[in-house]
Amino acid sequence: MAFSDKILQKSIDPTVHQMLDRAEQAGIETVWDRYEKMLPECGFGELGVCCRNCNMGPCRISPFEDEGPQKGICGATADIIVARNLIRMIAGGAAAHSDHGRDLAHTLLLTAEGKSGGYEIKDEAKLAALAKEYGITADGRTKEEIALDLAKAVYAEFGKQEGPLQFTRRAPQKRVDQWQKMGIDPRGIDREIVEIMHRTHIGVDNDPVNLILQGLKASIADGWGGSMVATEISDVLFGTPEPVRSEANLGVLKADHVNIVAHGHEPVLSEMILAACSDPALVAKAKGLGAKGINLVGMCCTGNELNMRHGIPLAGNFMQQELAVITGAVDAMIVDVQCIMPALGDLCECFHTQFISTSYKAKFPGAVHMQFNEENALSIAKEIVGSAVDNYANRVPEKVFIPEEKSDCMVGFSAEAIIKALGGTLDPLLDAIKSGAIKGIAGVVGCNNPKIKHDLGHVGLVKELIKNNVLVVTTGCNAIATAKVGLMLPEAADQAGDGLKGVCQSLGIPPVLHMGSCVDISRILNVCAAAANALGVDISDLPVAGAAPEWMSEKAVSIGAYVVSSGIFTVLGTVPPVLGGPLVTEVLTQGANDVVGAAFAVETDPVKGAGLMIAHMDAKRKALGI
Ligand code: BF8
Ligand code: SF4
Repeated sequence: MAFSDKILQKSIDPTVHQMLDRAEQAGIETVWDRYEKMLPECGFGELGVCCRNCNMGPCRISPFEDEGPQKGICGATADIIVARNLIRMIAGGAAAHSDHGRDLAHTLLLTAEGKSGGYEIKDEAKLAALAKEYGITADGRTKEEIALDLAKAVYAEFGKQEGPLQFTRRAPQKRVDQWQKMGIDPRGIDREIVEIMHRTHIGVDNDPVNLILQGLKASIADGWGGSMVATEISDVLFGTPEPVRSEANLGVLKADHVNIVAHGHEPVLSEMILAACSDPALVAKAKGLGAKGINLVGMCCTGNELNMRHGIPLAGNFMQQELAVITGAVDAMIVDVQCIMPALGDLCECFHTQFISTSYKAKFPGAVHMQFNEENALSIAKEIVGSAVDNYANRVPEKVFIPEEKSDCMVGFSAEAIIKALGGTLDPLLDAIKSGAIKGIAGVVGCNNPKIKHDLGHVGLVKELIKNNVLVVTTGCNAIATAKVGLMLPEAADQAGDGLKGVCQSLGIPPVLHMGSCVDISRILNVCAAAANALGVDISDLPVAGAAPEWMSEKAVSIGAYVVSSGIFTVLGTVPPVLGGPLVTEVLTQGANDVVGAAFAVETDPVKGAGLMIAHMDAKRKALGI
């Protein structure tokens, strides 16, 4: 099929071209059309210099010194406004990740009390390890008793007033010392988020650097707090991921099956949807309607959670959520929280797809709301899946078009799985880094964004890294992008430089390791901490770097902030709304080096972005004398 240049320039993914062509023919709008209608985007917003924090405003600062206002009505300068806006984004992102973590803690609590409807403690070894970390006695106690104490302890992290957060102490001592010296060792997860909202209220903190420090503090409470709680407790409840084979891209939808897309973030819902999909009565019902079975696939980070633990196929990343519906083959799109476009409501009206919301926190126009709760989890999940199965009868076969493209992938590389693949210790990896076979490790993460050709940022940057012997660990929408193009197969080692290729071949692993959803960036932090501790250095001394080539969400801002706060140089592939504040820009790209030993760079060209990361790794190697 030949597509117009207009379509081809939107994505590197052939499924996207096919679905956009269909959308165009049917007169259906997508995120790309809405983006184009929005152009030019607001210049003040892009620079970060508009403020609505009080009703004397809204105010906006002129980017031209000799023309227009240089201060808000209260007297706030561009830097003050930019810093306030930036850390409010961190508050939003840290809140989202941490509330996800809180929900997991709640599920563990109910499970330990025997009040949850269908959950169990799957990873007892991890439960024991976490209990030990929290100083909880395990001797002679049942797993439920231990889990109850653990759930209460992690629950308490959110409301702590004085800290420290237990998991922050996994960081090397030098790092913790530096956080304390700078006053950014977080006290409690919620406290740091609330303090951002307080400090950014009119007339409170008006020192841009002081504001940014609070942003870093809240972000650390996300990465080493809320997100890490989410990951660890998910592993206890649902199992720690191990390598498993799967598939990725829209081609995983099946014309002859009931197709259910699980979209959103929290495995609390998706694990039960998965269980319900194998319920014999529901499978029989699907067959009774002429389907061959029930095909559950994942979208976005819920997709990553299901994929990592169970090998459930990934239908696509953020920019593909509408496209899945446009196949006409999705009988239900089941969502919980985060990264779900409200556009799905109107879109599903054009097809038979049932759009089902499940969280009281996240309702959408055009969605049917079926409230999920942990106490009756399995029975509600069965109702939801039942509704999807019923809807198969409404499918219009003439409207179905499923792209063929999908790729095999090997996923499930939790930190534990990586260590296992290495033979029980990190040493072989550290030796490969020391010998130069592996230049360094890159964490490449984050979203999609119509400001950049879909998946080009992700795939372009990752390919350049592995070619230069950089081992890539990935989560979120980058993981899905790289899975779709086959980079998560051991055979992809052929695309790597000789050193990395040799290591991957001897271990039978891909050069790009899927470490999970966005909260699972905490797994990357743990690997970095373990590597730094093994070498007796700080994380900022390691030849590691981070990148978010297509980021868009507030969560990504919080992630970037905690990755840099952890001592990891980070390249952003879309421009953050800070350039209107020269001091803030300087602090983020330079000054942060003196505070946390790392800083941000912005580079929209993925190959050049990889180049910055490689140069950084070379410099760190030199400093380490390797
Ligand atoms: O938490 S990478 S678009 S799906 S925010 Fe969202 Fe961004 Fe994707 Fe997951 Ni993460
Ligand atoms: Fe304007 Fe200051 Fe109010 Fe912001 S806080 S809207 S800059 S007056």
